[in-house]
Amino acid sequence: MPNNDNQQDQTTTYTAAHWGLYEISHGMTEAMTISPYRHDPNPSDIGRYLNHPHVEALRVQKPAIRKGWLDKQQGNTAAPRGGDQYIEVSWETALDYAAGALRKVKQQHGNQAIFGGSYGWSSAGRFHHSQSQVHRFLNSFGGYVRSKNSYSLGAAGALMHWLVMPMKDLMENHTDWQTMEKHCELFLSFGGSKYQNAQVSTGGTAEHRARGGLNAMHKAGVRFINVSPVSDDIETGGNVEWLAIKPNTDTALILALAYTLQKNGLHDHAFLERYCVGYSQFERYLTGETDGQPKDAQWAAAITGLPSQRIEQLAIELSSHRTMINMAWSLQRADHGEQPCFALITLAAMLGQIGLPGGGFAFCYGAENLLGSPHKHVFGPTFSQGKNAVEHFIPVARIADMLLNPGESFTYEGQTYQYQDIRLIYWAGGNPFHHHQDLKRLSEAWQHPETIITNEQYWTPSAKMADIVFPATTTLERNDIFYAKREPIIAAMKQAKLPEGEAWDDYAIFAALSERLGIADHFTEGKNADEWLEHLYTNWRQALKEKEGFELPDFATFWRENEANMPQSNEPVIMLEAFRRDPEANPLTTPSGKIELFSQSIADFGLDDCPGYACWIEPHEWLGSPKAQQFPLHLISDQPKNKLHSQLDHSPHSRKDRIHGREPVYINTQDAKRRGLHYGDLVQVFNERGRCLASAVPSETVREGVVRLATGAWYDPQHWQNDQGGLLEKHGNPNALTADVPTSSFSQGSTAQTCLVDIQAWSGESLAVTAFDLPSLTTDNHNV
Ligand SMILES: Nc1nc2c(c(=O)[nH]1)N[C@H]1C(S)=C(S)[C@@H](COP(=O)(O)OP(=O)(O)OC[C@H]3O[C@@H](n4cnc5c(=O)[nH]c(N)nc54)[C@H](O)[C@@H]3O)O[C@H]1N2
Ligand SMILES: Nc1nc2c(c(=O)[nH]1)N[C@H]1C(S)=C(S)[C@@H](COP(=O)(O)OP(=O)(O)OC[C@H]3O[C@@H](n4cnc5c(=O)[nH]c(N)nc54)[C@H](O)[C@@H]3O)O[C@H]1N2
Ligand SMILES: [Mo]
Repeated sequence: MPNNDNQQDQTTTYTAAHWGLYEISHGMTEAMTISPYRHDPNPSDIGRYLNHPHVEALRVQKPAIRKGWLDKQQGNTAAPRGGDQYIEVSWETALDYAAGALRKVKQQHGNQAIFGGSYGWSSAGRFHHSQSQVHRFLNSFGGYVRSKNSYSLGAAGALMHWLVMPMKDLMENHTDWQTMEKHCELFLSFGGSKYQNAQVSTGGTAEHRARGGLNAMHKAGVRFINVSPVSDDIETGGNVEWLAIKPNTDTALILALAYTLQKNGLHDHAFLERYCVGYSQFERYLTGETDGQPKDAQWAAAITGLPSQRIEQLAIELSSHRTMINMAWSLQRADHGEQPCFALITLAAMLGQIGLPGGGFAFCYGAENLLGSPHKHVFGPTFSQGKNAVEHFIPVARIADMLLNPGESFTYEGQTYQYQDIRLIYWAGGNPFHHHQDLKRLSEAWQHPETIITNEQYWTPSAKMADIVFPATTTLERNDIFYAKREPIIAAMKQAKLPEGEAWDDYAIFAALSERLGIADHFTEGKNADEWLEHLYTNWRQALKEKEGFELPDFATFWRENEANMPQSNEPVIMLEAFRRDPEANPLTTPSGKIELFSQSIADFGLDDCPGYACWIEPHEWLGSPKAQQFPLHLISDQPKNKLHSQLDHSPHSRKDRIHGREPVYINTQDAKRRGLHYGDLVQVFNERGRCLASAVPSETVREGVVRLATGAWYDPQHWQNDQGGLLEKHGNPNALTADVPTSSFSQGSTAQTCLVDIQAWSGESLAVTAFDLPSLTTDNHNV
């Protein structure tokens, strides 16, 4: 038990990052060492580099203002955003400018001209969470246009609550690994189950469980089948059968599995009757009664590239074992991303194992460490964001659409809304010039607002596209509280070093701006950051006692002892177990209270691109589309192994996997041969939207016709704007190539996974990677 452990020496404190809990041995002045939490069975090395000199070298040291923006303020002609110079100024000056810009936009256009969606992972810690901070600040100021949903789960986040339960509950209630080990016999996964992705959990983790979970299942004799365009996205320590599917065609395969079950009478009538609505409507589509096309194995074989015989056998295998069907989130980050989700739930319902230990569906073991945790779920401390007086929002991935098309309407979950005319953007804790699709289009959209303000720790591409950049502290430079869902402990995250340069906490930045805007009382409530920590903890402790009957130590004791245990449970976690036991007493939150295989509500929205049941709709870019004649390779841009998105891309841990400083692009050996490519060759990956340079890695781990280029390389365009010859990105950022088109008019999610490209050896001029260069900085402030 952590609290009784005496191995921890006196000077050790904690910090947390999304990829783990870490111990820090140090003094404020001596060198500091960062090592993983000693009880973590499979720690992540990513966090060891939080304080590396290469990381610190890119810190924003002082408040900085873009020269072109200042010139414009003074009525002069001005350089556009991107690649511009910055002038380092005092905090007073930068805060005055930022407060002035906020005041002006509010006066002239109202708060609905301010975009504060500020999407991004930022850092762990319950108080210094940039998104909560910026939202609370903008709410105190009268509100802002917000963003809904996530890049992670754009389609599923909008859909799942109509079919089964809100995505948040789904994530929190996955059957635990131990139960899987005991009861599961067959684990069928669409898109693997990557323990490298489960390095990450929102808010951090004291216990990385996914690798151990998969290994234990293998040892217990569970059979694994992986349907994926890549072979190595699941590692169990044993054999995994690989069904090398064409990207973005899984829905067709699942429909054929369902068809085979139906044809052979293997679907569970009793389960469908008691726990579901709408099977008969779906069945009419499945058999071809509604559209003349039975969704049989031959039909699916032509779409997916898998043999029809194997599809038919697989259906029989699923129904004759305790089967868990797992699906990676990537499948729904694609054109018509609702359909694989709909199909997953439908197939699992037909098999009738939902709510049984080791059976049913999962979404997704491996996507984050939370999924499969055996620990009790209790709520955490929260920092109130206040109330937003502006009602307008965008689905998060529609940012460029909003900036380019003010006044136009869009639909979301069946309702119609309008894009506002955005004059000011405030971003803290995210990197849109990493995370958004078609970055050339975003660069154009980014020129529209009058002012873009950001708080950043490093000179990221998004910082280089902002007008006012405030230097923010890192977790090592401030006190906070580590709490994450279903973790065994909480910990005091203690400040381990002095802030770099002139960095301030996000909280301090917003407090100072609030002061200037006359809203300080509202924003700070008269408390400093440490007072807030104690306040949040104490309120939480009280609520836990009242609602859960559990008593945490008081704040002083917790802070002194550095950690505290969370309540434990001896009950296994089995998703939807209570619903299965008694569906009347434990109805779902869907309109019918049951699993909806046909959603009347969604059907009533009348959307062509998202009907009321699972169906195959051809993606706009895939290996079967006419466009594949021109761009014959399907690009998978998956999550990077050695970092979280773009965070710490500049650390040696992330950069060690680069080849000649560029991100590797995996290409099937046959496809490489056809193009005369060898290991390490510098290539350009291209389509009609843009080009990026990368280093070729011929490999048998990707299916023919598929290439894999992970996300996260800091965006490094040869020219930031006015690219006459089209965009050329030098570092290997796949968002130079992805399409900025929504999943559907229902969910409007990101489709980062749907993208055709081609590859060829780079024969152009030699171009250095400049992603990790500082912008041109000057302290000459004669015109400030
Ligand atoms: N092609 C493609 N694109 C994708 C994806 C994909 O699969 N393919 N995945 C998408 C997904 S699922 C996601 S979630 C997004 C992720 O996109 P983001 O969440 O935007 O990515 P991060 O790199 O985590 O950006 C976090 C930023 O916050 C900064 N930061 C960290 N802590 C603090 C702090 O305390 N204060 C301040 N002010 N700043 C801080 C970091 O320096 C970093 O720049 O990317 C999406 N983009
Ligand atoms: N180390 C690390 N871990 C992370 C993150 C990170 O940046 N770094 N990001 C975190 C975030 S924000 C999120 S949202 C999750 C995302 O979690 P996911 O979306 O599940 O992760 P991905 O790595 O994008 O994709 C998983 C696998 O899906 C496969 N795949 C892609 N397209 C298809 C397809 O059409 N069909 C099938 N069957 N398979 C396909 C890919 O080969 C890939 O290996 O990961 C989280 N974990
Ligand atoms: Mo994500």
